[in-house]
Order: sequence, then structure tokens, then C-alpha cells
Amino acid sequence: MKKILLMSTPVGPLGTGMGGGVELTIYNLCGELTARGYQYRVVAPKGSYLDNVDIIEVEGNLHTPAQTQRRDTPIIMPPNSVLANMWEVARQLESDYDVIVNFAFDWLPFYLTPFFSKPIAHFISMGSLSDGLDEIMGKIAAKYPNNLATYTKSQANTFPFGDKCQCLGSGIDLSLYQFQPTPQRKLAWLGRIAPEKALEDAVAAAKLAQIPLLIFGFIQDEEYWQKIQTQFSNAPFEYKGFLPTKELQAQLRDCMGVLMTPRWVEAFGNVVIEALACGVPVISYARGGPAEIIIDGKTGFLVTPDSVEGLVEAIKRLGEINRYDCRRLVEEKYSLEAWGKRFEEWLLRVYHTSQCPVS
Ligand code: HBI
Repeated sequence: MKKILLMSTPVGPLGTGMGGGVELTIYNLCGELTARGYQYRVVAPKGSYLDNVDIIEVEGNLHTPAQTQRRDTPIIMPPNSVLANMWEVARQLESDYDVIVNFAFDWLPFYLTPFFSKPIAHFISMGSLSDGLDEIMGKIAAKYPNNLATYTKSQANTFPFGDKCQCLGSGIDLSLYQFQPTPQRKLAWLGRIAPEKALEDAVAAAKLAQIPLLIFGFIQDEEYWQKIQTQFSNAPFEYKGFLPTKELQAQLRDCMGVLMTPRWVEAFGNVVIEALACGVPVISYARGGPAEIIIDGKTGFLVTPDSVEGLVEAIKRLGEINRYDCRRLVEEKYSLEAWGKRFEEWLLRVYHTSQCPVS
């Protein structure tokens, strides 16, 4: 295996925050593939940009974010779909590559898998959201049992084929995050601003605790954001925008804690390891990826899901956490090297078993 083709998400150009956690995952994978001597190209919607990454930009209409649809919503292909155009490029290029890695949480790449002569490794970025996707993913998992991977076990377990998913965790470039031993009296919330992230609970908790809350992230659902501002007009929160890592961590590190309020099964929660890398403890609802990362009472607190009072109780206990423990956990388990090795091993498994697929 020498040359790898990375196929991005169709919900937004890379570098805008619209691609959520997958943007950081693709960027980090590029760094790890370079470090390990592989050649690669990224195929992504027009307007994509990542430092030092060679991107093939493709025209076309973006897809609707899957989490805004219902479980029984039919599979929708927009006219002039950017995803269809991206996979036409993959068809033209596949003879030059050894493995194709798909990052789209969409029906088409899974359906196309048997039509390609080169193996397609599917990295699944969210938990189960739709019956149509579960069906096609399950078919491909049965035919290519090594080819599906997720961030965490709890994410994989939301799918009927969860036992076939490789769980790769995540990783970050620790050199980008500076440890801060002494915080100021403020909290942070990070993520795409959309209903499944339940920002309103974090604002409510900050208001009850009377501690300012800094909000970082891409505003995905404008109406939802307006509603929060109206509902909590006199709460102590400040929107800081979607910042590049360098600027984000410069503000994040000064916080006494991060609040994670996932309403859904958060696949992983890159923001958790970004906060811990700065020494910032994380308080999260005990569900999904964050519940597998946070060591309750040591690197933060796990709270009864959807309990704002639970968040407030945990905020009062933040002083019990040794901030060095937060940084140490990420250094041990979520460094880029540790994650890159897991990802490379998965791709090699996909590549070597592709010679004899399960018929
Ligand atoms: N929705 N349809 C669709 N396709 C994606 O690739 C997708 C998505 N919603 C969110 C998303 N990807 C990313 O934000 C992931 O990082 C979660």
C-alpha cells in the first residue's frame, strides 16, 4: 500500500467548520500519512482548504446534514450532487491508488463499494441516524467485514453491525495545545451549534452557576441559535466564533472547565481531548464518546444525561481536578502518533484482505 485517496464529506468545504469533527480527522490523517511516507490526495467540495494538503476541489450541490433528517427519511440525492461528482473523480483516479478512504456519512459511497476495483475503507463519523443508511452500511459490512471503522465502541453499538466496526478512537497534535495550570473563572462550550448538541443546557448551567460561558463553534442552525439568545438573553455567555486550532486553544486553556451536553450519541468528541490537552477538565453528559474518554472525578465529571442540575453540581467540584492529569491522559492515549498507528493498521488490513473479499 503506497497511495491513498481520501474522499471528504459532502456537507461542506473542508476548513469551514461545516464538516464538523471529520475536518480535523482528515487533516490529522494527512499529517500521519505524510509522516509514514504515504502519498495521498483529498477529494472535497469546492472552497475546501487545509494547511499543506493537496485538495482536488469538486463542484456541485452540498448534501443535507444527516442529523437534520428523520430515521425514515428516504435517501436524497440533490441535483448535481457534489458527492456524485466527487465519486466520479474517484472512479477516474482509482487505478492510480491502492486504497480509497470514505469519510461521507451518506448512502452513495457505500452503495458504490462493490463497483470499484480498489478497496474502499469507510470511516463512519456519527452514530446510527437513518434506516436507509443502516441498511446499505450493513450490506457492505457483511461483504467487507474489515472495511468499516468508527471512533468509539458506543458509537459502533448504535448500528446493527456494530460488532464488525474497528474502533480507532481519535488523536490530536499535542504540540498545538499549550497546557495552562491556572485558569480564570470562566467555562467553555465547543461544537457545531445545532439541536443535537444541546447548547441550551450549557447556557442554563452557566447562568445558574453565575460563571461566564465562552461558546466556540460553527453556527449550523441559525434559528436554533437565535432561540437560545432570546430564551437566555440575560445569561453570561459570549459567542467567540469558529476559530482555527491555534486561536481556539489560546482562549480555551484559560477556562476552568468545558461543558459537553450531547443530546445524541456523540461519536467521539474531539473537543474533549482538545480541552484535556490544555489541562481543562471536561464535564459531560454520560453518553457516547465523551463517556469513554473522561475519567469521572479525575479528568472531569460524567453527569446524568440531560440534567442541568447535574452540570451545576459538577461545576462546583472542578477545583478537585488536577489539571496535569487531564494533559497526561491525552499524551498517553490520544496523541496523533498513537491514533495514526491505529488508522494505518486498519488501512493495511483493508488493503491486504481486499485481494479476497467475502463473496
Ligand atoms: N451529513 N449527510 C451527511 N454527510 C456527512 O458526511 C456528514 C453529515 N453530517 C455531519 C457530518 N458529516 C460531520 O459533521 C461529521 O464530522 C459528524
